[in-house]
This record gives sequence, C-alpha cells and structure tokens, in this order.
Amino acid sequence: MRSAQHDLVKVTANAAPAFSLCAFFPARAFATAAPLNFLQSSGPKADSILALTWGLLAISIIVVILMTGLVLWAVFRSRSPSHLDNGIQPDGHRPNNFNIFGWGLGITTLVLVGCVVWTMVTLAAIGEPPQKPALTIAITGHQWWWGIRYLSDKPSQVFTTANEIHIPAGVPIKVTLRSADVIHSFWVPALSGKTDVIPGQINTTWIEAKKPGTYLGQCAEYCGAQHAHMAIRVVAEPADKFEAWRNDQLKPAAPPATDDGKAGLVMFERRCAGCHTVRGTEAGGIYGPDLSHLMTRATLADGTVPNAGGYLAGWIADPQHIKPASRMPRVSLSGDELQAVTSYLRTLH
Ligand code: HEC
Ligand SMILES: [Cu+2]
Repeated sequence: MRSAQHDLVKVTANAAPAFSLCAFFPARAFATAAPLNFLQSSGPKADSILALTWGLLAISIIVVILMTGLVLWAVFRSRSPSHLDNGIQPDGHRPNNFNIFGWGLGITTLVLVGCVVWTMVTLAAIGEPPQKPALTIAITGHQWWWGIRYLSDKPSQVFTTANEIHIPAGVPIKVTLRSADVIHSFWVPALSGKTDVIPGQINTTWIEAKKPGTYLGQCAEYCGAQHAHMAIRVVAEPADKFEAWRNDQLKPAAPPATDDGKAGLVMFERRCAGCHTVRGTEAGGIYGPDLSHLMTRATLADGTVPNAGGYLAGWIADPQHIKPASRMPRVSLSGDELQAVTSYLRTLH
C-alpha cells in the first residue's frame, strides 16, 4: 500500500499532460489507481477513441500553425504601396485570386470530410463489443453516487452494490444506464467514452479492460453541488478473483458477533434503514447506497474520502461537513450510538 502523499505526487505528475485534469479532483489522491487521465487507454474501445483523439488533435495543431503562418505572411509580406488602396495591380489588372481560394477551400473540405469519416468509422467500430458481453451491469446515477446492480438470468445471481464496479478483465461488459434524478454522464476514460445518463431513458454502453487494474472515472455532466464527488471506480480483476468477489457480494451480511455490533445493528435498523439496505437485516431502504458489503469498498461517499481510519465515524456523525448538500442528512446520534453503529458497519465485509 503506497502512502497518500506518494500518490498525490504521482497523480499530479501523471495528470500534467492531461491538462492537469486531476488537479480538480484532489480527493482522488488517496486512491491507489491510475489517475483520471484521458490520454491513456486500457481496452479495445478506448484504444480506438484515443487514436482518434490524437489524430484530430494533431490535425488541429497543424491547421492552426499553417493558418497562423499564412496570416502572418499576408500581413508582413512586402508589397508596393499602390496595392493598399483598391487591390488593383499597378498594370491596371485585378489580381486573380481564384486559384488561392480554390486550393484553400479544396484542402479545407478534404481535411474536414476526412475528420468526419474517421469519426464515423470509429463510432461504428465501438458501437458494439467484439464479442458477446460476459455480464450486464445496470447502473443508476443519483445525486451524487452510483447504484450498481449485477444482472443475471438466474435470480440467485443478482445483487446490488454501489460506487465501485468490479468486472472480469479481458471481456466486454454491457452497461445499462438510467438516472434517478437529473442528467449525469458515465465516463471511465481509460475504458470508454462518455454516455449520458438521462432520466426516463435507458442508455446502453459497454466497457472492457485489457488487463486487471483500477480505472477511475467521473460523472461528466454537471449535476449539482457535489458533481465533482461523483466518482466511478472500476476494478478489473482476473476471472477467478472476480468470481470470488461476486460470490462474496451475493451473500447477505453476516450477523454481528460482538455486543457493540449487535447494539449497532439495532440502532442502524432504527435510524438508517429508511434509506439504506443491508441484506439479511430489516434494513431495506433504497434511497441511499446499498451497504451490505460496505467495507469491501475503497472509498466513502463515492470517492469523497477513503474508507479507512476515522472517516467512517466522521461521515456518519456529519455527512454534510464532508460532502455539503449530500442527500444524506445529519442523523443525530449520541457518542455511544455513533460508536455502536460504526462498529456494526465495520463488520460488513
Ligand atoms: C435520508 C436518507 C438517509 C439516511 C436516513 C441515512 N443515509 Fe446514509 N446515505 C444516504 C445517501 C443519499 C448517501 C449517498 C451520499 C453521497 O455519496 O452523496 C448515503 C451514504 C452513506 C454511506 C456511504 C456509502 C458509500 O458507499 O460510500 C454510509 C456509510 C452511510 N450512508 C451510513 C449511514 C448510516 C450509518 C445512517 C444512520 C445513522 C445513514 N446512513 C442514514 C442517505 C441516507
Ligand atoms: Cu452526476
């Protein structure tokens, strides 16, 4: 495990070429994952998007340099003063500029049409995954977190989690997107381009990670006060590790063993169950994230703080301090109650 300090340096350094996008997301510094860098791809879909990105960028740069050069040349070239008043040549003829206009228009049209064709070809190529998706994940955008449901033909294989998406590496995964409130956008740059998440509509996309690793994403459509704290964390794992994770997630939460934990569960069912589900308990609320296996997630409140140390108790004690305007209200708890609820949540592996 690397230190947060180390990662902060790494994140900032790696983000520099990507116009320091990461500097806007300092909360991600604690994450032991590749920074949110849209100039790195790690899957077949993102590979072709990245080639297009570089290609269009290069063409744009060449055009800007060329046009700047031509403008400067036109401004500073030496010419006879008689040129200046009416564009009529000293010998009385109007200059024939058609050739220049013709060439300029022709080349511009070719370049633009080329860009459009390349873009269309890329869009067509990434529209469908190369093989049948191994898995379908139904994702719901909420202000400001993601609900994640793993679908299956077998009802016993269906489960819900939040914010952290695990996938097997090396196979395409189908993702369906819906919104619980406003327009969001699902974006994991290393794996795929953006797909809008629109209320009243189901959009579909797919992702594939070439190799195991953690890939960060971000809601890419401004969606309110905590839009910047609406992170996406995709953990791609080898097939066997993914299976183990899935089997663990499928299980209901184990009953707490300690007295503190038992008291915490009672308190949780009383104070938190209206919004949160912990499978295997009375708590079945769906307004907030599913907490059945909370402690397997790396962050709290969707990338806002690490799920470590005192952050859990801090979050429960005052979510509005950590994530102002968050849809989780401050629930007033005595010191003992907070302690009990926290130690109960810590058992949710
Ligand atoms: C009114 C509904 C509501 C109540 C009551 C509520 N929560 Fe939440 N909770 C939420 C919402 C919404 C979020 C997501 C906040 C975000 O990330 O923006 C959340 C997030 C969380 C998270 C972070 C989950 C994650 O995956 O990052 C924890 C832990 C949590 N709540 C615990 C509790 C506990 C413990 C209680 C009871 C003391 C409680 N909540 C009461 C709505 C609620
Ligand atoms: Cu959003």
